[in-house]
Amino acid sequence: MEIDPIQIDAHNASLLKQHTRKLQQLTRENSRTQYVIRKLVEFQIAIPSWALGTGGTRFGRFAGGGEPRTLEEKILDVGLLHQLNKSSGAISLHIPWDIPTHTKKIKALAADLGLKFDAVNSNTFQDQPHQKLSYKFGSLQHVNAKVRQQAIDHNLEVIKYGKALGSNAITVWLSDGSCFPGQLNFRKAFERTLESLQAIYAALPSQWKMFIEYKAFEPNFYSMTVGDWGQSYLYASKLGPKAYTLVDLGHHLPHANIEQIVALLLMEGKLGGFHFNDSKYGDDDLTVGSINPYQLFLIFNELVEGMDARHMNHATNLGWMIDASHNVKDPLEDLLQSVEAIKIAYAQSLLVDRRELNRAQQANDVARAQEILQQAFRTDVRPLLAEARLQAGAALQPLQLFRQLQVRRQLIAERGKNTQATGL
Ligand SMILES: [Mn+2]
Repeated sequence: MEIDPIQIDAHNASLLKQHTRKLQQLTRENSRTQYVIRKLVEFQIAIPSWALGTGGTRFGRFAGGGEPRTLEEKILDVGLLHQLNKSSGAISLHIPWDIPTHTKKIKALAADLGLKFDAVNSNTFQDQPHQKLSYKFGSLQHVNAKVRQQAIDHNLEVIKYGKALGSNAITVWLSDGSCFPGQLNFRKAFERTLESLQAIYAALPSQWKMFIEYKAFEPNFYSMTVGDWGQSYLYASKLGPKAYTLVDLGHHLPHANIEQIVALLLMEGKLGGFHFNDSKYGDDDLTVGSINPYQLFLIFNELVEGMDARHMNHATNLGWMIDASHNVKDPLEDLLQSVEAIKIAYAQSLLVDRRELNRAQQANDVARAQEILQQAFRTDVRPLLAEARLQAGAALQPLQLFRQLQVRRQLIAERGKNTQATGL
């Protein structure tokens, strides 16, 4: 289904007076609002193809109905989100969960909805039906060269699909590692993994990037072969200029200072992209900003500072992707909330008075520095997000309109109650 633009206009008209009042008040108090609105209009976040169905845990899965049954339906769902917020103009595909068999058709459908293809994701963390060799003891790190070659070939296939769709990056996340001391020779596992990554890197089309995603633990619980940003940075540095580190917010040990990691990777020109989510305990993959919005703001504060220092384009120089999926919310409502949270943190970080902050830092005025950051964090920037949406032709209140139009009910009517998205 698609939303009739007339319905968006009617929704906006009904809220316009209230919106204008809030926006005017914020604009009176802040001189930077026009700049922030312009930046917000440009800023797009990619939706992962695996987040459009209800996620599960290893204990169970509780589907909500009307879930997309095919890749086409997943793209249509991202199209719906993009109609509502004009901030979700990209999709990140996971292969083999979503194999774009008819690439031309898929590409045309996405283009019709104003969507691009962000990084494609390979999967060597589970065995697929009819797969010859098992990844039980790793993929790119495996002691058997034939298993490594199978995993390399899979990555080359993912690049081929990505190329056909107009993507320009591949994200490699490996579950490789060990569960018990003695199982693995760390150095040899690193060397084998690097060699395998080099074979994939050699096949990257020009202008492509390779994102090396790290994770501290799970599914391996003693060692992960790409376990932290240092290890990812090592691989990326040894591979070459097209290789970058990808930061997934949920892939750190508890209390890690992610904003500092981000600042240093940016300094080295090795930050490639982001997987947004939120967590309380581990890799919880909860809605972005639902648990710790201040941390998200602090991360964006470093991102904006670091990107500006390197004259980078906020919207296009890094890959911005959501990687979240869970059990209890409507996936589309959840994604609307995640995109909103990301843009709130981004807008707040654009409001930080950098000159004043620098002055406070130079003077060792710690209290003042904290005040400057928290002044921005405590600003309600939602009218700026709403205005950016209004200017882009989206809804002033996407979630409210999603519910008013009973989008989920329509999707259930179209697709049925007991559908299951591929890969879940
Ligand atoms: Mn991720």
